[in-house]
Amino acid sequence: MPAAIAPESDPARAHPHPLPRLLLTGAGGGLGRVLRERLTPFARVLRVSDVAPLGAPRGPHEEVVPCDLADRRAVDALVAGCDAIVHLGGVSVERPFEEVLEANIRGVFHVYEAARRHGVKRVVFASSNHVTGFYRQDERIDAHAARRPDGYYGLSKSFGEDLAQFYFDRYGVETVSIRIGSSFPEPANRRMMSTWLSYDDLVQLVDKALFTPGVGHTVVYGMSANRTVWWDNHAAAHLGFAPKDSSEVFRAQVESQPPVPADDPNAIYQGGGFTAQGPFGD
Ligand code: NAI
Ligand code: 15L
Repeated sequence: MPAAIAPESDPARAHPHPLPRLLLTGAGGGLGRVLRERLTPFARVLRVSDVAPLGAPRGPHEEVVPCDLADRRAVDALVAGCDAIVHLGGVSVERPFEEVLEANIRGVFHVYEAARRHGVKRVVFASSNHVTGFYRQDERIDAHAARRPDGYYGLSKSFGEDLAQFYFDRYGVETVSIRIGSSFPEPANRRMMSTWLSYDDLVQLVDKALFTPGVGHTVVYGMSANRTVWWDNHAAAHLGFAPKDSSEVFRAQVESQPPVPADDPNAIYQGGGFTAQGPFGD
């Protein structure tokens, strides 16, 4: 008999425990487009949402619901009837505070309020390494290290993690906050040799985050099995996340780029260039 294939390694195979209805926010973004495909086996119905156009549903397994996360009523209707949420939607880079406020602070509050009102049991929150971006690259930290956000964006993700903890403590809504490193097809620079998270490893981590029982509020760093890493995931060992990819296969390609000066934030801080963006509007 052939060996069983783990669901995370074969997206075409139905998940052994499909959810009745899973909501994916930010479905039009870089990671959203990946997960729109790869989460299909995780649920009987995948409800995809974004403020950007998403096109028509891709089959009877999909519902497309446009929504601005800053609109509380719209988010409430978006979440109604869903069993779990993978929350990717929002501003994903450093921006002026007002933009971050609407999409990421009001927006994440609206998602949790709707989750509470509609009895959603599990949220996977796309947090970011920029919650701890002001640690230096020669430091190794874990999920218990004090947060050191590197901008308004990192602060908004830090707020999202606090909200997740509060909604678990007060209402029992469970969350895995994934502090994603750099999830792209390939590491684009030297810093990403440490922070890179392959799409396959991202899918595995979302699988663990959705289906591992009793996570409470767990914080996990999202990185592949890279040779040099800055983050220790022992506090999230119960998820059983075992990344299979490594940035190492891209080393020669990345190291053919011009060297980064030693005083460049990209060579100093875990958050790289995010630590030096802004102020805005002076
Ligand atoms: P992205 O910027 O490509 O996608 C974000 C999506 O959110 C976009 O489609 C955008 O239209 C949508 N969005 C923005 N404001 C919205 C609003 N007010 N209402 C509804 N939708 C709104 O970002 P990406 O790379 O796909 O990241 C997805 C999530 O993962 C983001 O939350 C990001 O902060 C987080 N993340 C991603 C990392 C990466 O390496 N790709 C690293 C760390 C965190
Ligand atoms: C993030 O949080 C961003 O969403 C993504 O675009 C990358 O910049 C990533 O961090 C990173 O740190 O490389």
